[in-house]
Amino acid sequence: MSKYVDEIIEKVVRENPGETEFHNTVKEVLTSIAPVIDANPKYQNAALLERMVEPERVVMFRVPWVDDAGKVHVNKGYRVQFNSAIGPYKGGLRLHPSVNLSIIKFLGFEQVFKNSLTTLPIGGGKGGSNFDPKGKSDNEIMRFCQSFMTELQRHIGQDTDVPAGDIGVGGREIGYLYGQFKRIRNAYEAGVLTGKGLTYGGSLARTEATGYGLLYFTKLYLEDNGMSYKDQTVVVSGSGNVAIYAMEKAQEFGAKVVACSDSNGYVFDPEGIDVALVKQIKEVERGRIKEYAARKASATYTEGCKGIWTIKCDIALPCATQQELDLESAKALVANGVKLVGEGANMPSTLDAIEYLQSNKIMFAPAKAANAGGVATSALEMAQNSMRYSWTFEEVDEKLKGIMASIYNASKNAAKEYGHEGDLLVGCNIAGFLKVADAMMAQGIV
Ligand code: NDP
Ligand code: 2IT
Repeated sequence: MSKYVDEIIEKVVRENPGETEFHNTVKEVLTSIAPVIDANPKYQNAALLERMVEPERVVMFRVPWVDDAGKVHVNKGYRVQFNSAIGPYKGGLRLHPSVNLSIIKFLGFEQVFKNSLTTLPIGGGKGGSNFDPKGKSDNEIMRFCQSFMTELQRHIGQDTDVPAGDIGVGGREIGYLYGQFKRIRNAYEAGVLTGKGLTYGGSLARTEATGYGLLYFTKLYLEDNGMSYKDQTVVVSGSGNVAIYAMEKAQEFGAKVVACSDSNGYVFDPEGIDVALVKQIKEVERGRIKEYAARKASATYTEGCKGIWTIKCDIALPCATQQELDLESAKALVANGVKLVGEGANMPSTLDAIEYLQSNKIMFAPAKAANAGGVATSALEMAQNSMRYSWTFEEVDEKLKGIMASIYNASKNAAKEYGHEGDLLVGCNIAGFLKVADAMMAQGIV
């Protein structure tokens, strides 16, 4: 591998101590693009990788808020504006107690290449807070979001930086965030956030887009290898936005989804998961997935998340969180005859799990390609906001399908061109990298 790539990986580990998630994503991307770096000395001369691994700007701030009992809390707020070479920073906001700078930087770095793959003009960024939305009232969520936006608003804008949802941030939170933004700025700049409600500038199909996009991508991948979703057994981790719409589309494609999970445990339902019931429990009641087994006789609940990967399946779709599918899980999946692993979450598989899956010739659909449908549809929401117009569900869905096909083809072709035929991970990293690299080279040393 290129000496330059090795040096940059070492530098990132040395200069960002303790940021293991960030180290992992940098290692994954830079290792993949080594053949391109070797073939193009101009990148090294322009210190391109040094610039790419350093965020353009990191904003960290205090988020004070008052709970319903009058107690004052203080959380940490983050926005990492990673790269704006091809468009305004774009990426979600995550609210979860595990959030720290390493996690936001890993997500921001991934987002740069993912957004490049979408073919749309969006740069990469990510943000969030270590605030825990679980068990909070609507009013507490609103006060937190208002406090968060009171600081964030000075750093974002529809041509500057456009946040959206991620773990713990859905339609309710985007509504509160947008209300506060609009109030402070005294302007209706709908394009400043995506994932908005349909009554105030949201796009049809954005809610479904990440899960649906994952299914469009993996369907193409299966078909390219003479297979389909019909009658396949599917396991999906998570039961949030991405998982729910992945399950819905998998069933529409004729698959049987037998399991899903939340951060406490998983449910196994050999009759097939009732997605409407999952929506009721997780989206309406904001309850625990354990409830599913209490309400459906054919289902069983198991405490703990990892065991979900020991369930026999043809297709595994990790859609919960980072590093949830480790080497041991990968071994269990392979032993049970898995054919494809498709990443709906960001970086759900550990590096050794990916290596194991690929060395066992399991089809592997990497996150930044396979889950790009969400942010791609966010960019379509921005386009509609700019036009002050909206497309029908079918129009957005068709564009999403086209984008997922183009990401699949770009990843496949780049892998082939650089001597890694069939490896979509290397392919998507190279394809995503090239557009950002060319834009940065054209724009000089900035
Ligand atoms: P949600 O908050 O809607 O759902 C997250 C789901 O994952 C919940 O079921 C949650 O369980 C579970 N989960 C969260 N953290 C953990 C954890 N530490 N261990 C086990 N399970 C956990 O988030 P999304 O569905 O939006 O996001 C899921 C993943 O997809 C994330 O990796 C996100 O970055 C990625 N993603 C999201 C996109 C989007 O458009 N929303 C786009 C592309 C990627 P519980 O209910 O117990 O919290
Ligand atoms: O990880 C992701 O791509 C997202 N959470 C969606 C980001 C967005 O801006 O829609």
